[in-house]
Amino acid sequence: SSRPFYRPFDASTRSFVYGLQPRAIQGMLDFDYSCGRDTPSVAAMIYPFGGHHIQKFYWGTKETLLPVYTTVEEAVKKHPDADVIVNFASSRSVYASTIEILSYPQIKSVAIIAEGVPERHTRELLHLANQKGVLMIGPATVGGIKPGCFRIGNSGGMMDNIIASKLYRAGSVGYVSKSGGMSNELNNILSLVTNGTYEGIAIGGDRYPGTTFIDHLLRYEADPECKMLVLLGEVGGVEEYRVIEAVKTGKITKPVVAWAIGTCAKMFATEVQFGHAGSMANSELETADAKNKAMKAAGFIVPDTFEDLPTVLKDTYDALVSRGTIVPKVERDPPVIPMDYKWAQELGMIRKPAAFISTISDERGQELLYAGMRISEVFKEDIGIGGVVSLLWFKRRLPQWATKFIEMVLMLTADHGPAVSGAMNTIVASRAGKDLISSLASGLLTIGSRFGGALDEAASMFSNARDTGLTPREFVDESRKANKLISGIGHKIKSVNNPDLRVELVKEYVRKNFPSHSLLDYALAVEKVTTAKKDTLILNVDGCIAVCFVDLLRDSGAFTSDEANEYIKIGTLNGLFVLGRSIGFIGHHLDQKRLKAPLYRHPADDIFIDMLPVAQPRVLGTMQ
Ligand code: Q5B
Repeated sequence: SSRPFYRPFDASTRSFVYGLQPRAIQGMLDFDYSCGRDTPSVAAMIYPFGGHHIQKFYWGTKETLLPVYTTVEEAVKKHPDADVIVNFASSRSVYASTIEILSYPQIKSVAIIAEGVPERHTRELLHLANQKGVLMIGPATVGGIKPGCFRIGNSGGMMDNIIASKLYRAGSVGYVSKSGGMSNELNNILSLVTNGTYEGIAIGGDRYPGTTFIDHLLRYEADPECKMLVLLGEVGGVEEYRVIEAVKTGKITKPVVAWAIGTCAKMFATEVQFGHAGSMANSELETADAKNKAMKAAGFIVPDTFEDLPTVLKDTYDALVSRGTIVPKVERDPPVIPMDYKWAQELGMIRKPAAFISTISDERGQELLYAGMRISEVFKEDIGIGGVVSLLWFKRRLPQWATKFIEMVLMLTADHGPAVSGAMNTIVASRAGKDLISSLASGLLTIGSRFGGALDEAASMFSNARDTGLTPREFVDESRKANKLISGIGHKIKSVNNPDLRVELVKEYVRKNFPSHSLLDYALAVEKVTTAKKDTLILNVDGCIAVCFVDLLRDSGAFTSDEANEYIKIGTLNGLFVLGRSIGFIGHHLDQKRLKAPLYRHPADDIFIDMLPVAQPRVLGTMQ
């Protein structure tokens, strides 16, 4: 890397994120975009599981793709410009992954986010990092931020925070703190009382962090762009004393504003362990009061209380400005970062017309609803499959005689042997090795005007004829004149002498339970006319169910006449046969699978092939 040691991150820094952290990466990319970077600071992700793939992220209002590699080796090979790794591996795996990362000389900085890394592991990793000249930030940290340049993971918080603290452009103040939360607070204070953060690192709350205050403050000291240093220490550990030593020996000469948090510890009778693993004083030297006193004595600018910190920061900054050390730059307008759609919606800031409307079911609440009825009520009231169909198809509860009729239809139409078109297709598909859904679909696709799918047309033909005042004979004659077969009439094998008992059952039920069955009566009168011509021209199962369902729709009291007509028009009735017969088709598929039936090939002698020979093509050029 051509960057000087004191500036590990700049506006051209490219990094890898170890672990699948799409939210953190989106945060880094949004930050980059707000800084006006040309290229995203994340080159790729490294994730050992799930295979090599690509993930999509926003880049401003547009989208960009980032590769996910399974090994560090592949990532470094493909992206020689990336020299930082933000390692999100868990405390269990972070040691091994960091050891691997450190074996690639291309990597110059690594941030370890995991909490709970054993101190022994941190020390070993730090030792190795030092040997290799790698800057190691963490563990137990959000990382840090270099305004206008680079953001480590989630440092700096949400984008509105980043914008409010002006982190999209560099200020002049470099700080080191232990905690990520306090870093956010410092970013905010610095943006209010100074020209803002130049770089901020949260070293993490462990007792033995990788790099510590002194490592970063020495970098800031060496960096000519950083004019003022801030050290936000805390109770526990002795790292602040190393900074005191550096100031005393003249290694640090820039003004240092400092505070050690935890001065309230003295109010407790016993020793207090604060939120961080390392924030407990093991001796008088490690107390916040002792540190603040020592830092003040060494010439640091130490406020009397934390509340006074903004005042001393402002005074120090103002002095640097009046001395000409800091020349504040003209502010640019804060960048506009497109807000995530989901987030804006959650905040109630946007609305959009829905692409779909649905009115029959809802699974978003605690309990699934069918047309407003809780699924638990469906069972409590034992509404049966007929009740469920009435809710999901008609969005209402139908009377019990009607739901029982729906159930009867489903049971009656469930199957009619293997020889019918649909079952045949299912069986042939199944024997060709197809799966359940394909075999079922193959059977369902045969349902149409001749087989099983005559209900809708039967309903409309019979009701139109009756409604327009045609007598049954006139209806039959008119259909014949128009060369039109009457839907719902005729059967391949059933006849007057071989009646379809399913039809008998339906008629019996309807006569007994329906408040009115006028269209059934009309259809039976039509049947009398057609069977007088040919005894197979019976009112078939499709026709009988269809006319009875029209009686149900028109006379149950549950539908207006417009609704009843609409249900006939929109093709509801074939749904009954489709739903019922699916039961049988599935049965046939399972049957064939159970039987391990082999591939079916229809015997050629059962197919009359009538093919004319192809006309001989004329050969060009031979014509006279
Ligand atoms: N003729 C069903 O035909 C079938 C006539 C007609 C006036 C009619 C035929 C038809 C209307 C559609 C219909 C549902 C194709 C049937 C079902 C489920 C099933 C199936 C199963 C199960 C039968 C002979 C003579 C000709 C025709 C005349 C025929 N139909 N006239 N209106 N509707 N029906 N489909 O036996 O003078 O000799 O030329 O299309 O309702 O699918 O079990 O198999 O549960 O799975 O081959 O029950 O009726 O009769 O075509 O040789 O006609 O009768 O014009 O007169 P067929 P065809 P002509 S239930």
